[in-house]
Amino acid sequence: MSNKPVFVTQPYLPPLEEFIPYLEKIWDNKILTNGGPYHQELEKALCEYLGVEHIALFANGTLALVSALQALRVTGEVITTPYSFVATAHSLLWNGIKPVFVDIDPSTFNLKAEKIEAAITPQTTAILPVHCYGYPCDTDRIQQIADSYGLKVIYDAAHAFGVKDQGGSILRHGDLSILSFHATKVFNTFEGGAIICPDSKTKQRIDYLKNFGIADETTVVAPGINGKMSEIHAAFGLLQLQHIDRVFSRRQEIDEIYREQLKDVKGIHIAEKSEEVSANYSYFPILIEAEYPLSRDELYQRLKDNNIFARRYFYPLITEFPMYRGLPSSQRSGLPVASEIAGKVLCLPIYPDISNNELSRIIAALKV
Ligand code: T4K
Repeated sequence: MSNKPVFVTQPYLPPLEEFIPYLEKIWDNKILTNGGPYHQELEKALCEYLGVEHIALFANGTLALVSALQALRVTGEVITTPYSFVATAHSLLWNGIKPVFVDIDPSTFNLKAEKIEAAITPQTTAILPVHCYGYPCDTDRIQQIADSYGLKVIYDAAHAFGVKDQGGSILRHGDLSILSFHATKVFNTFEGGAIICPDSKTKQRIDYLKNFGIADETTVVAPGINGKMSEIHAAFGLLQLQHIDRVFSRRQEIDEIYREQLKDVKGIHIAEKSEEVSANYSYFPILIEAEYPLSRDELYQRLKDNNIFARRYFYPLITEFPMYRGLPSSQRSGLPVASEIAGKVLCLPIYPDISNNELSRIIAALKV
């Protein structure tokens, strides 16, 4: 069996020749950026595909997050999760906002709604939950709390492209949701991101913000940033959308293979699938419990020795990094669940081009 390296993910790339006609069109019309034809076409296509009303494309998910907070004029303190990629909390610091970290629910890896209220202070203006691994947050309960206290809700839905709950797209919840189209995501435009917004007025404000705050040739309405997606990225997104169903169905197949093959392995815990959710299979997290013969880090190393590069998303917790660890809400005593899970988690490789032989190699290495 081949011992080729297997990474936690690998971007899906359509056949190169299918991309050439898009490039030819860009070379012909010479529109490279600033809301050109492919940019407009991708916004429309994504609204249709995702079942949302308005979307504003960005150069990446982090700029989308930073701009979403600006768009809603969020200030003061924001309640968020320690169990995410650092960009979630960094977007707050970039806006001069103080993050307040709240523990997570062990079954969803997401903010535990019941713990949010106790963290609210007079300075709290918003909640920034993450649909971690594409698993939906407790959106009903979060909205109830936000309504009671007059807070905004911005979902970091970087992992949640295409996820649906019983009412439709998961992206319809809250005031805004942000997506990432980074190379490591289920739908990628090399780099890219977006904000999903509920109305055209908010979209217009966001469109100004991502273009330096420019409203027209002589009017600047806000200290905006350059967050625009280029034509080449947008064109690639249009091509990717044509392949997305195949991407999802292969991801689902891999998820099923792992679940079947690992269900009887003692000490490996797999999060349960919810019948109410149409998933995107973006990650395959497992928890390494005490009954497993190796510690999580020993297993991580064993896989590495076999050229299998699983990742410990999200270890360390955001609250462990120097710019956050001094905050009162960063103390481990207040985050027992997140701390425990960060010590047990391992995300296994999952991506459309992984072969069944590679999956067998991973499964064999997990069966110690
Ligand atoms: N919010 C959340 C919850 C997020 O997870 C993220 C990003 C964001 C916000 C911010 O969105 P962006 O601004 O990124 O759009 C990766 C990604 O860089 C990051 O986008 C992602 N989350 C995070 C969870 O994972 P690393 O440091 O693990 O990436 P890296 O380079 O180690 O890549 C992982 C593996 O993927 C590599 O071992 C090989 C493979 N890979 C990666 C790249 C970049 C490829 O095969 N090709 C590639 O081009 O952070």
